[in-house]
Amino acid sequence: MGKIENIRSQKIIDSRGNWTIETKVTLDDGSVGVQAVPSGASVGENEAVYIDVDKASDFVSTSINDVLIGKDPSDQAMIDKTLIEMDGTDNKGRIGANSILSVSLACSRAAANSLGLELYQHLSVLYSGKEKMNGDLKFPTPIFNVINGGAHAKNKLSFQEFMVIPALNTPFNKALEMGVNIYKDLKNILIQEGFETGVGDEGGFEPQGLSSRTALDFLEEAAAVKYEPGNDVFFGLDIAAGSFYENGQYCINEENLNMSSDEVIDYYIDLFSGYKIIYLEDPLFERDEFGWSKFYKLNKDKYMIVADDLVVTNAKILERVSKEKMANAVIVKPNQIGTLTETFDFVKLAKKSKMNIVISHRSGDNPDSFISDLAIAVDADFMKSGAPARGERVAKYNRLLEIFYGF
Ligand code: 2PG
Ligand code: MG
Repeated sequence: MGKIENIRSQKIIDSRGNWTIETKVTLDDGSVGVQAVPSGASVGENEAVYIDVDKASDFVSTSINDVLIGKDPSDQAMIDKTLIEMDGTDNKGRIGANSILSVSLACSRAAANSLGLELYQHLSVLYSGKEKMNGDLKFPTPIFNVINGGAHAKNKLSFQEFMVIPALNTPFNKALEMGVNIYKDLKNILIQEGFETGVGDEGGFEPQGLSSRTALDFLEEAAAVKYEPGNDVFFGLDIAAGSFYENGQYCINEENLNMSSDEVIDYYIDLFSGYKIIYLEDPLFERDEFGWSKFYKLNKDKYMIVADDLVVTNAKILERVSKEKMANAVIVKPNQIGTLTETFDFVKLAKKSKMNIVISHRSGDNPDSFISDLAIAVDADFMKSGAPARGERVAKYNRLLEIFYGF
């Protein structure tokens, strides 16, 4: 195993045309690991904090480089502990979660290369603590976001993501084919009905003039062209309720509705009962924990109730959420917490709490596919990477396909 010889970072642009950082870790045996980091638009209040991109990239190339030179990049726990201690804050706001994450992940890539392993094999060893990855690979069920709203689109839809979910036993290549077919059939239907087919931040269509109900109707119609909703394929939403919560009210502007927590729960129960929906992410604002508990109690047997902004890949927060019974599934986004080790700790705790694991991209992303290897390494149940369109989205699905075919 080579030792760290040099760490360098530069600015690159992401899928929204915003600047982000990319970090290269070079080892003294010539192995390298390159890692760019994504960023969100609907950001949870307790997420680890990014700092200015210029400062972050400078920090990586100077202070972090100085501290990690000569260190073993395969000792992930030591690398991450060093980075956390260098920062010294609770939210990584001093040296930045962007600086820290890019180095943490780039080290794991460099180590995998030095060991001659696929990234997912190395990640699996780190995650499990076993000497070697063994057993069959488990592929996550892909979740395709085909209609964009909320903070990811310029239309008036309050809900952020309308998603298609292949049945759980679908082989990964068939599941991907399903996403592609439904995406194309949806496009045809929207055109026939006179709607625009421009796409939002995650590659899903962002037509003007839809309500959540009409969006769900179109989704179902598109899926029914080649498949049987409720049997081959199901639906899910990232409601991202924090983005339409104002002054104690849930404001569904496209229907002129301002609702209390109790009212919005009734509204959801009525709206969603007519569709083959199995997945609801962030149905309530993260500080409305009373609403979360109530919603969970009423719907836990019917839906996967998925916590994203509520838990932000943070094991400490998850402990409370799990104890108070608010969700039965969690989103995992390494950049919400900032290091690989803490991401693993979170996944372990979520599994111990019997929660489904959904590995996720961010709405501002890049053609990196780290999360695909991560999903394989931790045996994730699902992976969410937007539509089967746009380079930064398909890079992640295509990486899984590469692993699936042993390419
Ligand atoms: C989400 C994500 C990804 P963002 O809310 O789940 O889909 O969006 O990256 O904007 O937080
Ligand atoms: Mg979300």
